[in-house]
Amino acid sequence: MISATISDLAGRTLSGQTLEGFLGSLSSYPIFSVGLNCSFGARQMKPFLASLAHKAPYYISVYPNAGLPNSLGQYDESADSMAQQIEEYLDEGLVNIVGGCCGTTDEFIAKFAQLAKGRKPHRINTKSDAMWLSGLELLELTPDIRFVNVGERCNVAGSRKFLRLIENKQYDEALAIARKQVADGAMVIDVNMDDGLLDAKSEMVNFLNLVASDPDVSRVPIMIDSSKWDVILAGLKCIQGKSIVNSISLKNGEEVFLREARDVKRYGAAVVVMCFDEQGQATSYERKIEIAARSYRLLTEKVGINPQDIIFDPNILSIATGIEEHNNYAVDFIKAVGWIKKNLPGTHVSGGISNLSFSFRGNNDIREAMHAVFLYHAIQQGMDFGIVNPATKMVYADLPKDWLKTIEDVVLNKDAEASERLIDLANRVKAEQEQRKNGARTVAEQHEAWRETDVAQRLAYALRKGISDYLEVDLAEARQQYPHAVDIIEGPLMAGMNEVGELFGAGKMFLPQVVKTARTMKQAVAILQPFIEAEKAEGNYVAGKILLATVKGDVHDIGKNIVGVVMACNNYEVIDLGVMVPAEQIVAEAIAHRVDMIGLSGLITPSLEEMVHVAQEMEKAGLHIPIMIGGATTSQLHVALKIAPAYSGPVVWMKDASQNALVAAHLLNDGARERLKHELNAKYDELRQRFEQRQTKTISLEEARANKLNLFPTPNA
Ligand code: THG
Repeated sequence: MISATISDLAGRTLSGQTLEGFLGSLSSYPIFSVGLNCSFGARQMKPFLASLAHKAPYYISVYPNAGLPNSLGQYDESADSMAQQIEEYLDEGLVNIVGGCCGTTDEFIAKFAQLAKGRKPHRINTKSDAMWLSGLELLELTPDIRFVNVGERCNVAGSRKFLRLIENKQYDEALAIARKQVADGAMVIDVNMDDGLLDAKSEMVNFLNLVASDPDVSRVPIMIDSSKWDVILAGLKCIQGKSIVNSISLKNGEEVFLREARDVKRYGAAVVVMCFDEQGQATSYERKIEIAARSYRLLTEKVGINPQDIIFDPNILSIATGIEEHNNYAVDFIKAVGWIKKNLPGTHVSGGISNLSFSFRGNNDIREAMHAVFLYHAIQQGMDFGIVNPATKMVYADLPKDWLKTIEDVVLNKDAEASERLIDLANRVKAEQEQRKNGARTVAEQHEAWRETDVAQRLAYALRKGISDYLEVDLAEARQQYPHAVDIIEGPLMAGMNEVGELFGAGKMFLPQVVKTARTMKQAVAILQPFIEAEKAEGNYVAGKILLATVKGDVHDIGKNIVGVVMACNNYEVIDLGVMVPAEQIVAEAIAHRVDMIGLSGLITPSLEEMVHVAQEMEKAGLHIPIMIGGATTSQLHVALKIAPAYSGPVVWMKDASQNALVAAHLLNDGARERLKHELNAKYDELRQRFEQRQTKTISLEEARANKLNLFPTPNA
């Protein structure tokens, strides 16, 4: 039995919820009755009681005050006058349970009991089969709401600006981002504080408390986004509304899954269920629906979660990356949406839309157009949630014809060349934008000009643009100028790769272009191979051996796979151990295969700690080979502070996949390695010092007292 009190004539609870919002907070609990008590007396309570009785699917109780206390602290209602008002409740069938709060006595209650005899009780409402979420207000997913847009911008991993504001403790500005999202129409906001160098738990608590103090923001439900369970629990404790936990999954097996699901139920939240299991993240249609079905059974049969409170996330993954296996990702997702909505009744489907277009970073128009096309098809299949940038203006219906065709071919994977055409379109759009900016030469003019430059520049250019047409002639010419074929690789070709890395880092190239350059590099190496072999008079030219692994606890491997392709194209032998790889296995395989370096990958925050662990284990095993660190949450600062100090060999942070080949070449060359080591040490020292300076220092109590504010200093003797 639950009773609420309203504190103003707007009919809100003291903490600002509307009664409907309050019902939302309760909606996933088995409840006998709900009602109102205390407040400002029976007369003024009536309209609110009526709306509660109209909406709540429970028995209704009421026990008002005998009016508000007067200036002497006494109650003006008598048993008789208050009984008249109670009689109205009974006549109108609003209540099942009646009593009295402050100012009433046994005399009042006896009167009410007399009145209630033989009256028709309130008829309980049937429970709505729409999902209920709430902030201060209720968000009821009635059929006319086809799609709930969840604002993605309060995410330290998804917005550089938000990260910077949280790092600098500019919380007002951070809150303004939340406010803007709601103003832009976000119906829910996602909050994520997962960053290796933030105390995610205290930042989450702090931010959610700030949100609670801003009624414009806390109007809407919150989606608590973290890969750390203690952060989610801490967040749930801050929020009065019915929120969404983002997320749980089977990646660590059923026991953890069930335990976390029971927590979700205990806190009365809805939950996003990622399509991950013990084998990793589902990329194909079959695996997505298999995991969704298994999760559904466990949640409904073993935990007793209402299907309405389950939101499946069948993993939106990046498409048009230049890697063929990625081409069907959107199709598999969209098909899975349809299957889930049909076969797992009552549930919902969501996803992180912006993931789709990661390979077009820096080209927001193309990205937004891709999102619009993707959503158009996914919503038709019943997708009813999506984590998006609510400020997006791009609408499916407004897309230019040629854009629509090109993008739709990619999203629906119409043919093998679709990605290429989109990359061309993206390049055109970008070039037009650049031209508009600086009135530069046309693309065609640039095209002609590059053939006029010297051979090293031509090779670097060909690599950067992924043009293989002239490789044969240019390489033949280069061989006349360089003493060894290998020198061409290490000279102009590497210079080209280097440039690619810088352009990509600066957001001026897209991932598929990087993959394309890697392929060009492979072709160039293949052309040079016979000469290298002849010169070396030995077998294949293998640049080196690298072991790759996504660390234990993490299933994300798309970035790692791209690194694998890039490295293989640069003639490295790649030993890929897959995902969720324990430290012991990494060490054992590194020793067994005598690899030249190790690449560790991870996307979620806990992976950062696991990477430190791997480094420690490598140190214990007496290894000194270089470690490359990559993945979304990794950073040079984290490497400097946590990983590098745990290991005596070089540890290099890789900003993105385009850098690996170049850095690897440096690491395998004695002179370059020493230089790199010095540079890294200097850089890491600097980062550590700057970090130190940012920390608040604590001093002893004595020191603090000695330094106290003294407004009346005794004049010096
Ligand atoms: N499923 C679930 N939760 C998720 C995701 C998901 N949470 C996080 C993420 N994926 C969804 N959120 C974002 C937020 C931002 C971006 C992508 C996904 C994004 N950001 C720009 C970028 O990185 O290029 C921001 C650039 C900037 O402003 O700094 O694309 O899939 N359940």
